[in-house]
Amino acid sequence: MNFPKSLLPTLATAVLLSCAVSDLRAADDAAWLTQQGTLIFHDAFEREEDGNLAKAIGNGWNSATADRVPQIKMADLDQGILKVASASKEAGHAAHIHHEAGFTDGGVIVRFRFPGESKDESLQLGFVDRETKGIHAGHLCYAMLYRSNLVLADYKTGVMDLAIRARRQPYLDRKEPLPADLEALLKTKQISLPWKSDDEWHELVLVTEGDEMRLTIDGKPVASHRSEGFAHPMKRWFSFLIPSTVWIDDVKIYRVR
Ligand SMILES: [Ca+2]
Ligand SMILES: [Ca+2]
Repeated sequence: MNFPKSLLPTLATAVLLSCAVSDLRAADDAAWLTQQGTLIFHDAFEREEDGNLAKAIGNGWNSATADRVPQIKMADLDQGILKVASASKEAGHAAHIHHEAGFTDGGVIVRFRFPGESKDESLQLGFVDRETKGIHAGHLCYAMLYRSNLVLADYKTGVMDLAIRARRQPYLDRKEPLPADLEALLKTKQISLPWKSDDEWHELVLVTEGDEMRLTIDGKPVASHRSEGFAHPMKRWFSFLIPSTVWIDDVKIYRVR
């Protein structure tokens, strides 16, 4: 292409500026939420729980799994911390604790810790919409923090899409590899990056903006991915899925759009 010489510096500056703006955004999603968004929910957990059942945590939290095992306390409020110890085996599911959210673009700021009380501590958190048909249990998209890696996944157009799930499940049941086209499709729906967990307190920021999901930990952008399911127009619930033990000190939910 031939641009007039006098335009070249302007074009170069425009390209640089656009990179700088997107880097800045990724570098400070906490600022994006707190400055451009509206705080729609905050919980610091400064109270005691009321029993073991679905609404025991209070302040609008609900559990999809607590009532399956009413004799077991899975959520203990203690010294301003929500201490989750899932009875995953007894309940047949990881503890699923959720709260109303309600945004298109926005996200959460969460202070969490792996307390080191069980061997394979992990934390899955993200967004659910049970009012849209065609998605198993409304699971839209999640970040998953494991011992040595983290994952961002679009479930809506990936593994929780009912047609994809129906096609994939028999292979899982038979412990057979997936057909190549399905494997290739599902690969596009998520990313996995190396990451090392520890038992310190951390602050994470998880946002969706358009078809992008981004994760920041302790102020550092650690992962981002683009996939059409992230653009789902209504993140109706914010959900934790906790298979073993995690402590949560503080949760803030923001709507930007
Ligand atoms: Ca607290
Ligand atoms: Ca308690």
